Amino acid sequence: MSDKEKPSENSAEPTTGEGALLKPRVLLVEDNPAVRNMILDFLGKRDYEIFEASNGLEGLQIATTEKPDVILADIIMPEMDGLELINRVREQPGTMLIPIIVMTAVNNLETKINVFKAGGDGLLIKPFDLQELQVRIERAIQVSRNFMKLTYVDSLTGVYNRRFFDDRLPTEVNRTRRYKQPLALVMFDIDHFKKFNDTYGHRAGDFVLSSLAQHVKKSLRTQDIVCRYGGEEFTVIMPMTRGEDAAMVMSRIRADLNDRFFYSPYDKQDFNIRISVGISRHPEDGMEADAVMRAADEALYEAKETGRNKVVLYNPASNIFKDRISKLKF
Ligand code: GH3
Ligand code: MG
Ligand code: MG
Ligand code: MG
Repeated sequence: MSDKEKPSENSAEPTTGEGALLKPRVLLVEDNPAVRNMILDFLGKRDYEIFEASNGLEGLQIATTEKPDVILADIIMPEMDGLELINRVREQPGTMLIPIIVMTAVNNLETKINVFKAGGDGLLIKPFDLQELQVRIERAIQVSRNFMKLTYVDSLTGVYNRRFFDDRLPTEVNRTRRYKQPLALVMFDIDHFKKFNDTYGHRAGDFVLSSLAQHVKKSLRTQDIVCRYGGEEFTVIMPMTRGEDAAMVMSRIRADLNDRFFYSPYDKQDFNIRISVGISRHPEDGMEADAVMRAADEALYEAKETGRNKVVLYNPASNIFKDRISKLKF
């Protein structure tokens, strides 16, 4: 990633590094090519990732798969008009909270009422000043990102939560597949953490969980997506990364943790923890998110079973789940 692509410190993104996705994502739905091109031309000079659609139906499809930060929609369009588009976007859980700014030449009370009743968040009457469009977009993006933070960030650790991970992994896998790029998925788990809690108490446990999450996040690149998968288990989605490179980075982090101490002001004490890490690769270990996840999980189990405090790259030949299932006795 070049410096130019790196998010600025005061970027609209309030959470953790989302890297390649940090650019605000704007979906423009407009059937008139002249209007579309004018807006595209204007937005193209700003730091947005732009998606375009020439009717509501196409717009709905893109909104569903890409989940943009904001939608700009015309009203009168073939296939599906702007009001119907708003209705449909508001119906789906995955898109229902995306701000929608409507642009129309129809300047009457009925239209205004219909737009806001359907769930539009703003209305611009054509012809409008592009500067006004710009501030509307910026405001909508702020709202959208604040909402993202509440929904998708784990309150204890400050990294992304499970909901975000479940939403984002398939998107990232599909995205890297489209670009024929590799993706690495990391899953790591604190070693003997129950014993840690039993020894030092849950408050100290919470402290190290949060310290570890922040430490790992800081040690990685901005495009790596760190998530708390649950309890003391974390995942990292590493787009455009080969498994071997992910293993190198995670090995460095793991080794460093062996002699790293997190000082807790509350406990007035230094704490040291170890992690086990499993890593899988797309496309080698799975074409779909589920398969990639299962492989990372399996690699993590192997790391645990073969001594902990280590990094294991998924090996399809190891069959560790099959072995475990055959050993299970009830
Ligand atoms: P292993 O090396 O096999 O992973 O052993 P472990 O003890 O870490 O694994 P186990 O699954 O037995 O225990 C996980 C522990 O993580 C149990 C639970 O108390 C602790 N834990 C999970 N979530 C939190 C949390 O939010 N705060 C604290 N303090 N502890 C947590
Ligand atoms: Mg139109
Ligand atoms: Mg553990
Ligand atoms: Mg665990």
